[in-house]
Amino acid sequence: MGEIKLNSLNMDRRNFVAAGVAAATALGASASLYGCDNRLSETGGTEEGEGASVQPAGEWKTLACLHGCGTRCMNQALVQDGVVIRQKTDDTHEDSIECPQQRGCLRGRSLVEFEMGADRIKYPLKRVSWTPEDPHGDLRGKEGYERISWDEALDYVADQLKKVYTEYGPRAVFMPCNLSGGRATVAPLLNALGGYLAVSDSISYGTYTANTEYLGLSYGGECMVNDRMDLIKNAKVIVLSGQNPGWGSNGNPSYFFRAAKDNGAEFVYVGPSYNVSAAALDARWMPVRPGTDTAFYIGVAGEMLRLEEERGGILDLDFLHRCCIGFDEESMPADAATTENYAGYLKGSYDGTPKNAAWASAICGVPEEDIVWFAETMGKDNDVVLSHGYAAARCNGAEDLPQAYMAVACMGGHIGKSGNGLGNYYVDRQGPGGVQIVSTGGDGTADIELPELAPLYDPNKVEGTIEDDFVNGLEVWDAIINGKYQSTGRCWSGVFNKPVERECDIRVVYGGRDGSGRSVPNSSKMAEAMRKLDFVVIQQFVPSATTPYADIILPDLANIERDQIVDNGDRDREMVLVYSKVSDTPFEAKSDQWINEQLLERLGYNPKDVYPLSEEQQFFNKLANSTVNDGNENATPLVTITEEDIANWGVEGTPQEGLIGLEELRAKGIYQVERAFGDEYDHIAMADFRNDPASDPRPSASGLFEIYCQAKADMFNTAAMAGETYKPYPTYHEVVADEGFPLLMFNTHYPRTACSDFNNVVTLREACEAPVTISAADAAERGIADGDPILVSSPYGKILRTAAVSACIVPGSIDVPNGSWPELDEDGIDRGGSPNTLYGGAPKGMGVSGYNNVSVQVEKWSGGELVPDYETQLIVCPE
Ligand SMILES: Nc1nc2c(c(=O)[nH]1)N[C@H]1C(S)=C(S)[C@@H](COP(=O)(O)OP(=O)(O)OC[C@H]3O[C@@H](n4cnc5c(=O)[nH]c(N)nc54)[C@H](O)[C@@H]3O)O[C@H]1N2
Ligand SMILES: Nc1nc2c(c(=O)[nH]1)N[C@H]1C(S)=C(S)[C@@H](COP(=O)(O)OP(=O)(O)OC[C@H]3O[C@@H](n4cnc5c(=O)[nH]c(N)nc54)[C@H](O)[C@@H]3O)O[C@H]1N2
Ligand SMILES: [Mo]
Repeated sequence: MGEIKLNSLNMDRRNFVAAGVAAATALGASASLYGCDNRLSETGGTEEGEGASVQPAGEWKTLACLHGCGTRCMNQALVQDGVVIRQKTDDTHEDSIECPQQRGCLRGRSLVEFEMGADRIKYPLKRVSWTPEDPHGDLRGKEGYERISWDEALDYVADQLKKVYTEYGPRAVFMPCNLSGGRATVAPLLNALGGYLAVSDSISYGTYTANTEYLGLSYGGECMVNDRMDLIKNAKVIVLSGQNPGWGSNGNPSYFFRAAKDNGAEFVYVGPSYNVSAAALDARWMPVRPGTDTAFYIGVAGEMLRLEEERGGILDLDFLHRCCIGFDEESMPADAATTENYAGYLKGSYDGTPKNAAWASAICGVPEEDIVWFAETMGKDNDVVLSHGYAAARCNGAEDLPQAYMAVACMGGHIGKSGNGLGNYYVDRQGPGGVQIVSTGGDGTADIELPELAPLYDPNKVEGTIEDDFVNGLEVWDAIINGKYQSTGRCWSGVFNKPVERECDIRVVYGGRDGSGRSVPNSSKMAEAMRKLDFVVIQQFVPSATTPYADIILPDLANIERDQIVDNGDRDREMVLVYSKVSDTPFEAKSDQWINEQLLERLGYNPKDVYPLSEEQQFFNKLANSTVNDGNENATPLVTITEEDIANWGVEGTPQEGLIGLEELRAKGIYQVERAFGDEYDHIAMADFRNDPASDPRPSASGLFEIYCQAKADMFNTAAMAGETYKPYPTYHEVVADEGFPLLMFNTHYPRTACSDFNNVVTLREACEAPVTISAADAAERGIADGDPILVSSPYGKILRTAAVSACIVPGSIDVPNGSWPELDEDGIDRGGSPNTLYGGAPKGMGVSGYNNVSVQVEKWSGGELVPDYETQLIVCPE
């Protein structure tokens, strides 16, 4: 018998439904089981007369939807006796541009299936042949699980943690998730025990993590761009550079762009595919090859300079000379090490090559006349918003892209003015521009002084220090296998040090909120790495791609089983959502805090020293501390709290007067401020800076935008991981394709998933097929027709998918959707189609993950029909 393929469990759909029904029957008698219940419910509680729509009795609750898409929407569930019988989205008010509904997407509509479906992890689990004495690590990913009690599970985990910390120290404990422990599930526990080895991976922001503050930019922040009302009303030209809000940000960002279009704005799309957003906004397409945007924008700058010199009216010389340094001789910093400036580079003064449309076109593939048109359009007299996603920055060789894009915005002076702007219009916040209007409060923990805890290990016996010491995303699995990695620091803190090789002896993987099995590169090495370890524990409510490699699985609460308020930075500035748990969990799931407290206790710690407040108190504090500002820096408490509320909740607090009652807000699930054009919340980013740079300096050394940035060059030249060199001004860095792999793969974030989440939802698997998009020319050359099975290969792995042949993708590139999980067959071919099976190698440049210009080859697959994704589902919980 071959390996048991946990991750390609061939369940046909009849079996899947049967499994759901069996689970419902088994539990239905004793406990509420929402989501798995697919019986038809009797309708009842009709309030209106005959013929009126029938509304079953029950309570509408706002469901937590907290996933990697970065948008936060309103999904409501009608709950009858603990069972969800219907879902809907935001209907708390009429929809308008001033006060848009927070409508959920197809994933939001599948929340109950996602969190309460057949794959839910219901009990603590142990891998069948695992024992504390012999882990049988070679069977990780190959065998199934059995149910154990919480006491057994917690004792096992505590014993393993004690052993690894005392014998090997914290550097033997690894959280491979590329969000570096930023996710709060497990980090508080491991930090208390003495720390753990974490990952530094640029993920979403690519090269924007590497230099933006030095340049005067800030990424992911709230103040780079104007308020959405200004975008809608005043922008005349909107550049979407490597963005796809129609898929990546299903909610209001797309709605606002659409409103801008209806108001007369014209759109331009820069990217290798004419995606749904470009199509919906009827954008003019600049078809760049993946990873060549730096050349495109340098070429645009060269043409802007040429046009300025030939006929004038293009460059905003006042802005360039007052608010920027390094564009030309006149604006060079006094202490510059060379006389080289950007204008000189554009003219070819230093290397003999003028950076004009012909130069750029040969590299990026955009026709010369389009580059010239784009340069003209960027002229100072047009109102231009230069919006960008981070897709183009998630490329090898894209280190200088943020500076090249910034330079174009500075040359046209499109910063600090109404109808203009430079920055990201979504990804982390769906209504950016300006500080929060509605602010979520702190949970009160920060106000409590916590004692310094003694680590679980003896620092005199084992190496313990983990300072600025992180495993690069490309080396996650290699670090386990080879016992070494290069560390440059933590990119998310802006630390890019000289690479040093560090040794490590990783023994334990602790995965909380862990999607690393599909989200970090080199994933074809994951199984080998996982099988080498002493112990693997995963804390999760549904499986991720990493889960089948665990020895012990600790089931935590699903999002919809918890009361929560959406945090700042995660959402729109104009509203806050308050999520209510649907009911108590019908399973043995526990909160992450409860799990961590139990483990702390077993390891001899007082849980109160880590978690001084109950979860209920923290939730109450967040609500009590939330505020609404009036646009003039005066904040009012969001909620009114009475003595009675405090008594009902059983928490500590003081009554207060706010804008909405505590229980009213919880029942409604949303508080939203209605906007008006020209209201007090209007915000023109960097208007003060433009007016008087010294009064509101940028975060760079000079306080200005640095088109010549010594700090950037110094940092890059120190941290470069493969010996690359960089200039203070932006230059193009060529990326050479691997021989025999001439196509460039990029990964659009796809509707089926939100990062790792939802890929295992059968309904979404069926609704969103996730094919590989290939150009008609490349397909014809390879004898591939639309719908054919294709094999995509790279030096690191192979995936099987069907082809979507398209005229809307640049020849020479393919789009493998981001989100799928690897499902390796006997031959090591990934039938799940995960792009990280194809992406590997050692880190280069600033060590950012270059997911979007990966060298691959495509051929027609003659090994038979592919099994549709919806016929498989990963299930680890045996009952
Ligand atoms: N449905 C869904 N939504 C999501 C996510 C998800 O997984 N699913 N993930 C969320 C997360 S974590 C993030 S970071 C964002 C990402 O959202 P975005 O930053 O918008 O990125 P992508 O979807 O990767 O790519 C958008 C477009 O960029 C273009 N592109 C690809 N490579 C290049 C290039 O080299 N240059 C240029 N100019 N364009 C390029 C392609 O045309 C692609 O359609 O989406 C978020 N939203
Ligand atoms: N090839 C390639 N790789 C990529 C990308 C790409 O475009 N191409 N995109 C990159 C980007 S932009 C990003 S942001 C990363 C995302 O990286 P991922 O690791 O995929 O991020 P998430 O989906 O946020 O992962 C969260 C995991 O935590 C689990 N989880 C969710 N809520 C909870 C909870 O409350 N408790 C617990 N215990 N677990 C929970 C989810 O089930 C999921 O498995 O992927 C990156 N990887
Ligand atoms: Mo991301």
